[in-house]
Amino acid sequence: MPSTIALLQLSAFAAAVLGASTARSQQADANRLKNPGAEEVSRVDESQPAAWTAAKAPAAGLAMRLDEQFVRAGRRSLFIGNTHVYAESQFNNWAQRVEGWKAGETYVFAAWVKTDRAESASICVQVWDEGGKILVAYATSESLTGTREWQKLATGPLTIPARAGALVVRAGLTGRGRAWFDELSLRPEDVPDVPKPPEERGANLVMNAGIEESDAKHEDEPRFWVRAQVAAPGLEMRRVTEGARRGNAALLINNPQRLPDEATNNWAQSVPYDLAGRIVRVSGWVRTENAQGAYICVQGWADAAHMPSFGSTEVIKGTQEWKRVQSKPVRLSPNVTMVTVRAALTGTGKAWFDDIMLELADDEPLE
Ligand SMILES: [Ca+2]
Ligand SMILES: [Ca+2]
Repeated sequence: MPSTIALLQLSAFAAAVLGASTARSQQADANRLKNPGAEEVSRVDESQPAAWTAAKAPAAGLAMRLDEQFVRAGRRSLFIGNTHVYAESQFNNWAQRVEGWKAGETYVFAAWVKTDRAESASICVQVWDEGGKILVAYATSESLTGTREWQKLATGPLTIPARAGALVVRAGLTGRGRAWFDELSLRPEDVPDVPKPPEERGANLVMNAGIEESDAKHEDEPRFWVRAQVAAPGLEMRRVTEGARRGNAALLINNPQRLPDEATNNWAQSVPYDLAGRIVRVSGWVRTENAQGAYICVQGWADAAHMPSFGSTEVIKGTQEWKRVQSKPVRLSPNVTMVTVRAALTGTGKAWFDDIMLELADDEPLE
């Protein structure tokens, strides 16, 4: 990829992030755990919590139950006490299999923990593959040792990989001692509240795809498209109302000036949907005059500096009447937070773009 793209994308990314941050997730308060405060009691055994499983190596000196003496909030907490010395290190823990997540989401698992002469108390979150055999992602907190008053432990953020089959959180004690856990939470971390894309086959995720809409005051300013350009004498980027492929208008990039560093000027649009982990395809119509190289591409950004996913149409060179170009299906990485479509001209020449499309291609084989 031309290195200039890296410079040119920053303004578009910043603009889109600013837009997204105002709509930051209200889900940030949505705890995905059941019985997070250990207040609900198992119907089978009232010494045990609902929704939590004791994952343990049974031993005479091991007790796992609800506790009502030491709580962080409410009336109960999860308790583990152990005096047994295991032959091998053993992490006895309260476990819960979490429902309602999807690949690409990022979570933090947190809990309030109190310890009494504990060898090691900690919490972790595990993601298993669909067969339940392979651990595909893992995040843990630091561990507490000795005797500590209530404090909050949290794992690092964990992004759920595409091949995830099960998500499990665990709060436990390794070795001997006593530990209490309360007010546990699994929450989305800093994920902008971006809507899901429409799932209908062939739905276009690009706004003003045919460039028919202009700014209310300036007919040569296309709505929803921004210029990513290296300013140079003679460079012309505007919405044109003559020579469109369809309808009344198209995008134009006209760069007559050869620069020492080859510039890739482009029209950019950040797509306002959550496309992490999805497969997409970009396409559109391109016309050129003496163009060095014109194409349409899609970029998946994890943040302003990292672009794990990229796909492009073929590059049109020279002079070419309106031609439809299309990329192969592109899998967007699960950590993609921002997807940008660009209609680009590398170097000199003239390029027109019309009917630009980004669509879901999940049901097509990747090439
Ligand atoms: Ca509680
Ligand atoms: Ca048009």
